[in-house]
Amino acid sequence: MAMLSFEKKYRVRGGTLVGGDLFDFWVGPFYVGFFGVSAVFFATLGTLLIILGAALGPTWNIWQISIAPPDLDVGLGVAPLKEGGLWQFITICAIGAFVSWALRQVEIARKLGMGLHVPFAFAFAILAYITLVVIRPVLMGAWGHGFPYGIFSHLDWVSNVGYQTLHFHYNPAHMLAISFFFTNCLALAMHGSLILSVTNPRDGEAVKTGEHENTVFRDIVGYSIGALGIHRLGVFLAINAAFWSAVCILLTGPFWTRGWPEWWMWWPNLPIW
Ligand code: UQ2
Repeated sequence: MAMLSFEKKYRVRGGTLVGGDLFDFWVGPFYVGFFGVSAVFFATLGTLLIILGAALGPTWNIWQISIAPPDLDVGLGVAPLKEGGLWQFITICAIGAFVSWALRQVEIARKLGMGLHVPFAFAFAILAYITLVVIRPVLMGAWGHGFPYGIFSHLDWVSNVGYQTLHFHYNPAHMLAISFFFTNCLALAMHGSLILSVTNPRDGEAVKTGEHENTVFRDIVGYSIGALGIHRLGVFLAINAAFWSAVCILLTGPFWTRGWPEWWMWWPNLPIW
């Protein structure tokens, strides 16, 4: 393994958040830690419960397997396993696994003396998931507002929730989120292609460096954001994409129940007209 000499130097004790030295060791390339154990525990239990849900269900067709949340009339109560209880259990396991994974990222960053940017960014993905299956259902008074765990069934859920507000693309936070996803795609395409281009010069020529990177974009668009800047931009765009996605679904239902096109009536209704 190419990095082994580096890793020997930095595979040090400490930086753990809980448990002290208890799980402070590696298995092959993987750091374990308390949160490595809890992540594997929740992921394994959650996966087994999904398989149990599939076994109880009417099909083994991978596209059609679906584990649904409780009916709306269960409200925020606890449901029997076969009537949404599995979904509730699986949701707890998913959150347990995701949060464990984030805290394991924190421990590894602390161990290496690095910033916490990786867990910070990942936290926005977790936030978006928790918004869908906990925060919004709680605000609407029923776990049944969560989305079902299935490949086609979650697509049906997205479509249905969208049509409930006539035209989801008129949701302003959804517009913002999509704009961030698109810009993120543009930025990564620009960055990925630039890095590959400087590392693949003509035969016999040396690999190019930062001066070339800057010059390419100064020549094309008159501006270079810089080697550090492009990564700041990337994290900013990615985090905002996840954040505004969470906002756009949180608004829908708890804070806006009519059609999204109608929301724009504030514009023609401005008194200045
Ligand atoms: C850049 C730069 C990089 C890059 C890229 C740019 C040397 C290796 C892609 C160019 C980025 C610009 C001009 C900003 C684009 C803005 C948006 C909103 C997409 O200058 O520095 O580093 O990878």
